Amino acid sequence: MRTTTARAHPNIALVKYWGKADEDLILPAAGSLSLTLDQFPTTTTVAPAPSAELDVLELDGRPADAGQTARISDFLDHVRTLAGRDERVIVRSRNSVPTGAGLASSASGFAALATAAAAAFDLDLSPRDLSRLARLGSGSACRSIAEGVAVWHAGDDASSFAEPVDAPDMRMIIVTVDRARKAVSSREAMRATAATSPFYSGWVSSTEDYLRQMLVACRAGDFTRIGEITESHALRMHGLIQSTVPPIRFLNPTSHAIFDAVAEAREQGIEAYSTADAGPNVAVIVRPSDAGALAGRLTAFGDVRVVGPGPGAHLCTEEGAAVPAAAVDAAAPVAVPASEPASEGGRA
Ligand code: 2P0
Repeated sequence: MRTTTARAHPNIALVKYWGKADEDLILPAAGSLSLTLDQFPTTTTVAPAPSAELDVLELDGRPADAGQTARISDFLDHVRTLAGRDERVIVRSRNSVPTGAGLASSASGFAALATAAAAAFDLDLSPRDLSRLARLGSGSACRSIAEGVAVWHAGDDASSFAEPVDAPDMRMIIVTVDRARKAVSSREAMRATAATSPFYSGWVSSTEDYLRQMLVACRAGDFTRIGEITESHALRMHGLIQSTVPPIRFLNPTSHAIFDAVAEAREQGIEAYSTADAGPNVAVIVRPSDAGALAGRLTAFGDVRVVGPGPGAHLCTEEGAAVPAAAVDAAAPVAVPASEPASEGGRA
């Protein structure tokens, strides 16, 4: 074993994942497509702890609670099984995503952890197998293994992974209207939706249909069609979620006001389209040349960040996140510059 550090970025889905075909293997009911971002990274170090009886998890410099540690430890069991080893580890994770606020912190978190842990346990996984591994931590994490626009295939354990898709260059304006942890997790909420919404089967079939259209639009470089599908699919997802019994609502009045402002900008010639995940924050896709002007208009609604397509999960240097000397074995950290993806192929 060795000490390794990896970095991954969140992704925002343009065709959403909401519902599982298999809860244990985290197989989605339908495929999805996302943009991995170039900001809000999670950086995670995995260090051997040969004498420890339990895994230790530290999040942003503080010990994690029992629930968080159990989820990470369950995930690490998958890595240990793959590696045929049983050592416990120390995991130190630094997160620049507003945790729990619908900006997909579990995606960057498990993508970084999968990448660091696989290397720490000397597993040499292909990008496809790394994506499958990350999926076992959190479904959307499999998409953050890939750079830029990525499609996550529905399927069985072997065939459900994410991979890059060729797509036109675009920017995303993230409007953060609320940084609070959401009241209900995506995992619980999507389970409740699947169990109670009368619209769920229509959602699954129409998502597959939209994904096919989205892949055609991406390959054609058709920004307008990408945007139309993105906004329509987001609104369908929130309609579906609101049809859960009892109802769940993630969007608030400010979220709706941003959708309206973007529609108004569109009428005035700035082509842009809104989406939102399991929280009130809104992400707006826009052509690079329009990003600055639109971002200026959206500052009225919250903190605004313009992001672009980012790298897939990759090994990196530790950058000062010290690991206690007693927990480190003799092996040196893997020294791969943060800017150079270590395990990713180019975009298709
Ligand atoms: C997505 N979301 O496609 C959708 C849109 C939230 C709204 O994927 O249970 O945290 O760990 O597989 O990945 C959030 O779901 O759920 C999510 P699990 P995850 O980005």
